[in-house]
Amino acid sequence: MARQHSHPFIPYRPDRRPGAEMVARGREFFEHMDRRRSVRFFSDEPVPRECVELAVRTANTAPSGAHQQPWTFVVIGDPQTKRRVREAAEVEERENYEGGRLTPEWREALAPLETGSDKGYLEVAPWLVVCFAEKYGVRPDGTRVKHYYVNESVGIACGFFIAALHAMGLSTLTHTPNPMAFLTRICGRPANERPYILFPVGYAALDAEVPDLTRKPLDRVMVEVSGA
Ligand code: IYR
Repeated sequence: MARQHSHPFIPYRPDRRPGAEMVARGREFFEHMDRRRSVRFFSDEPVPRECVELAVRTANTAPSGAHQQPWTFVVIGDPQTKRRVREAAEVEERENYEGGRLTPEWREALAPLETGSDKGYLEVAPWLVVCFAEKYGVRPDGTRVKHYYVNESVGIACGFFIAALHAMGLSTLTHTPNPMAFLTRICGRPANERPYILFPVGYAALDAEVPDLTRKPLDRVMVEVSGA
């Protein structure tokens, strides 16, 4: 007997594949994602706007609390605005790195990445994409709509965004030049949104280098609990 719904429902029949094909596809996807690295050295070669649009469309397919999709991706391609973002980010980062705002423990954790307050990539990369999280919604009459699981939802959407860029052969960095209030100002976003992650987007520079990091092995990130 068909269930009675208070809202429209439609059938959903995701593809089923033979076991060996499932594993082969899973392995291929894992190996593809395992080749992704965060990049701090970009080429200034132009990237079609459509690629950025497709990555945002992909991010927008993410699951979200109560399907509220509490995100906005602000896209910046013009050199003047990129320069304003770089200059404002570097003001904050100089305070972090040279002004002592990063704790000694934090500096120590960052040392292997050799990061510093120079954020030249914010001008070199052809696109900057700033993801904003909607802390709450606003109805047309100005009253607030409570949003649920905002951090989880926006984090997942940003993960999809990163994966989509990687699938297109593009690189990015999850940059958080804290505090990020300057992005609200420069991007002209309303008070219910807070800057979440700033992504430079482009091709990796031909001579780009990344730290020689390893990833935790499976047995350190997956445990099975059984009641048997
Ligand atoms: N926002 C600074 C510091 C920084 C913090 C973390 I945690 C990193 O993984 C990397 C950098 C910066 O971008 O340099």
